[in-house]
Amino acid sequence: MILIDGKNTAADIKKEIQTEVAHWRQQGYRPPNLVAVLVGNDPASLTYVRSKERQAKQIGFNSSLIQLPFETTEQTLLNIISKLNHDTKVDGYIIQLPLPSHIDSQKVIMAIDPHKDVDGFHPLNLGKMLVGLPAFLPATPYGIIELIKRYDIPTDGKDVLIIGRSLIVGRPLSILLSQKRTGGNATVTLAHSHTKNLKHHSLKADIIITALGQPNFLKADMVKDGVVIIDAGINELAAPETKRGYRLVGDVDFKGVSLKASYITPVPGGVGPMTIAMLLKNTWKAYKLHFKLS
Ligand code: BQF
Repeated sequence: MILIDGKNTAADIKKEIQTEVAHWRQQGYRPPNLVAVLVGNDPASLTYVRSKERQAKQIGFNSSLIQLPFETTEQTLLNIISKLNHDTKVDGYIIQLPLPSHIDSQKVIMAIDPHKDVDGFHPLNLGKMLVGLPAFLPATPYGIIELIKRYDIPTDGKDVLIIGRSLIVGRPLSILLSQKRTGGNATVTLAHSHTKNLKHHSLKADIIITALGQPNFLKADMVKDGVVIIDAGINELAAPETKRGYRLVGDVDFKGVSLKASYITPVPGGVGPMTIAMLLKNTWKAYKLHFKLS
């Protein structure tokens, strides 16, 4: 069994970006600038945005957090988005999800300038991805594709099972893995809550990607020997003894499944760190497009 080290791979990617940033800084260009907007103070969301800001700064970006109260109206948020769209010093920004239920997320996402949409959630970017045009890819699918590439895991002609059809992970990933290109060409099954006899599908799969948000969902008796496991689940399990009060677990019963897998990602330290690295990569791409750099 080979453990797929997302933390190390993410560190490699960040180093690559950092080197490029340093190069263009020496030519007199300003640093790339990533802004994060958080509405409310959900502890996990706050941890995520702070981590994004800290890692952006580590590689030489400017980064700041706009924190708004939970009661912020949709219109106020749309006004802030309009400012960010017009601010030539902002290369990319993210609206941290989930938003409070009194705000329409889809409407907010549609207001983001697609050129600054470094989360890749705007329908224009998703549409470009669908037709195979260059676009900002959603960070988690992008990170998973990058892990598979960097570990030389073949996808061509493989049976891939994705469990979970979210707009942020499962659905875009199903498109990327089935595209006619290197790193694609897989036969993709997209399973979800209405799928009948999941075990029938999972026992046939060469690669299984879980993105459903259920701790210990995928068990050893559901997979075949030699399977590749990518666990994109990030679940907070209450753990009063820890500093934060919770610990992260994936969707896979790692103990059992790792005994049968040829490759497997851990949680934490698998897909999660890659998500951040690819957000930074998207911001770097937005910056280069802005300044027309190669
Ligand atoms: C790790 C996220 C659910 C809902 C909203 C590293 C992250 C997580 C785990 C992280 C996530 C999950 C993020 C690990 C960002 C990924 O070591 O395993 C990093 O910061 N993530 C988010 O911004 O919003 C979410 C999951």
